[in-house]
Amino acid sequence: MLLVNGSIATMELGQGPYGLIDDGAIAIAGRDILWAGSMQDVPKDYHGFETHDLNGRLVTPALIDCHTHLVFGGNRAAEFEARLSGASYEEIARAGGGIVSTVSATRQADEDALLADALTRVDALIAEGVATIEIKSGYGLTIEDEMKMLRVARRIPDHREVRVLCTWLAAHAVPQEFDGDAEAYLDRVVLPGMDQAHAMGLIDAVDGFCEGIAFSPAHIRRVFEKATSLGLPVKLHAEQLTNLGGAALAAEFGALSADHLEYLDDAGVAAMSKAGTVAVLLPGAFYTLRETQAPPIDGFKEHGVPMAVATDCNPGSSPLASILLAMNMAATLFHMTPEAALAGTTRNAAAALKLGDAGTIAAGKRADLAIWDVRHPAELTYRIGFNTLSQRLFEGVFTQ
Ligand code: DI6
Ligand code: FE
Repeated sequence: MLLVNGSIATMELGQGPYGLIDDGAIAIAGRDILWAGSMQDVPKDYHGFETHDLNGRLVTPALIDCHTHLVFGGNRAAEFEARLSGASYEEIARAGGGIVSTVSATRQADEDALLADALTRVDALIAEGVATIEIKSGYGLTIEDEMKMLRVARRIPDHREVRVLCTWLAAHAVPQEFDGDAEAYLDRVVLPGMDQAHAMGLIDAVDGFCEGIAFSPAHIRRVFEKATSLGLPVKLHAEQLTNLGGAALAAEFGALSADHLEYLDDAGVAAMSKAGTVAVLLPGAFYTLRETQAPPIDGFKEHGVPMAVATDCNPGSSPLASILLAMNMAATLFHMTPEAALAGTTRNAAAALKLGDAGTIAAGKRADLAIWDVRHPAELTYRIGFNTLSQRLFEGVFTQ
């Protein structure tokens, strides 16, 4: 197939703003992109291809949501109300609400119910041109319930045209039955569960929540040592509410990403830069928690730390299933440019998931593409609550 007469934001590095090709074409064979370039340069070999006229519309790589917790039971509207009456996120967590309340609802739900609920959020993302979603465990907190969440996540591609990557986040909270004994929880659930889930093929990466209300850097080190021994890449929720040096610890283990990062200091930025760790920015959580300290965007730019943007879709701190709104918030709340926001949901999101085959439009990449009813890529980030997606290709096939 040959897509013709499009404005193509390839998002390839070093090819000018957005890697933009004004009057472009994309040749696709099977699942993959064969070639992308200007209309006048289309190789003769492709002239016989079935053509599809874009009529000047914008094409981007399909979007990638590289940080979500979108498999969970119940919701936290009551907690939302409590926060509006003055309770803080941390107070609610310490009083047994927050993450722990979602754990009860998730343990009670069966796989089919969790799947049906998750698909409503997956559908919202797909409708905005998303083709790859990372999904974390972390609301089961027993070996069996964590594996249940990941089995549900692994089943999503049987029902929708989307790629899912699964992350082991058993180190998300210490469940009530462990009465605050994080070490015992690591020994009996997080570490042996990682072995089992890995053996079942349920894990693509390992994450943790490094925070006063969750796990200390010493705890996370144990999680990362285990992941490393299994050959699994790591990432970390770090410096979201306080600065514990989590991002530097993640960088020490060559982490794919450190995520949130509102309280990151200069040393943390430098450590991430040296390790090539992606900064995953989550403006939905910043907004929901009415955070006032933004992550050090200028520091990331200065030190060449790649920045990704994701929804953090979860029932508590970011009940957000719109990647376009996450991009808009990244611009308005974090002062990221529209180009950086789009790189954050394409090229850099792919890097945060270690995907070599997605995130830009170039020969050899998967033909996962989003076609938009706009002329310029800045329009994607600029609009609030407008979805201008026209069509989506998943593995070279129109799905929308
Ligand atoms: N940080 C977050 O923003 C989510 N998890 C985490 O470690 C919030 C999870 C929740 O509140 O349910
Ligand atoms: Fe998160």
